Amino acid sequence: MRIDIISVLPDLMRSPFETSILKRAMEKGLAEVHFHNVRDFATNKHRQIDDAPYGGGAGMVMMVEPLDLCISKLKSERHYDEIIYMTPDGETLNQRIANKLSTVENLIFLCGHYKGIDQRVRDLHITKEISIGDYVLTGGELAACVLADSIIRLLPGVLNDEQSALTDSFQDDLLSYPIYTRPDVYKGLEVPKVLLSGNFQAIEDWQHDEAIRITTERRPDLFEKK
Ligand code: 6GU
Repeated sequence: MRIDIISVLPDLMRSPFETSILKRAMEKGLAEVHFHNVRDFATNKHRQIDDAPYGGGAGMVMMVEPLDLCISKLKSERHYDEIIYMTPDGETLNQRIANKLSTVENLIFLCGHYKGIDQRVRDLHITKEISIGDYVLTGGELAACVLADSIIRLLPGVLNDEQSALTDSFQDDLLSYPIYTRPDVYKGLEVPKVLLSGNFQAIEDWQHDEAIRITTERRPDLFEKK
């Protein structure tokens, strides 16, 4: 998979891809992430990329031409499955969206900044708009990193134990059951006996019951979705 990320602040996003699991995914050639600085596509002598909104109002708007030039150049080089604008106005990211996007070849993420982008960029190029939740960030960059992480970890070979993505919280719309490792008693707190029993069926039943109990307590809305 290849992800091209367009932003005014690409440096803000480098370290997540240079660390730990995502770094390994890059090194193994399972994913490539390329950053593009909108400023490199500015056309006027001031290298301007934002301007005041028509109709007035506070804040600046990312200009259509630099973004169009950047996206058009990328599109001339390969086919993109989705061109995603990161914005609080978008569809809220969830596991279903991450799963779907993890099956495609090429993605563009456009990070919004200032008040947002000229509507004509959306009209010309954007195929999907994604938000990472109902709160506002200073820009789309951190959201783009969240989206990329949620996708790349699902690519075959990225996680050591391929099963581990399948048993995630949310993969079956249930939260995780409690997990333990040694020692079996710590400050008087005991690991549930069933986990030490060696009875695989009993363990699986307990884990499922606990997942249901915790989801019922914390996120009853996950059942209503079904
Ligand atoms: Cl994608 N961008 C911004 N600026 N804020 C957000 C967001 C995105 N998702 C949630 N909040």
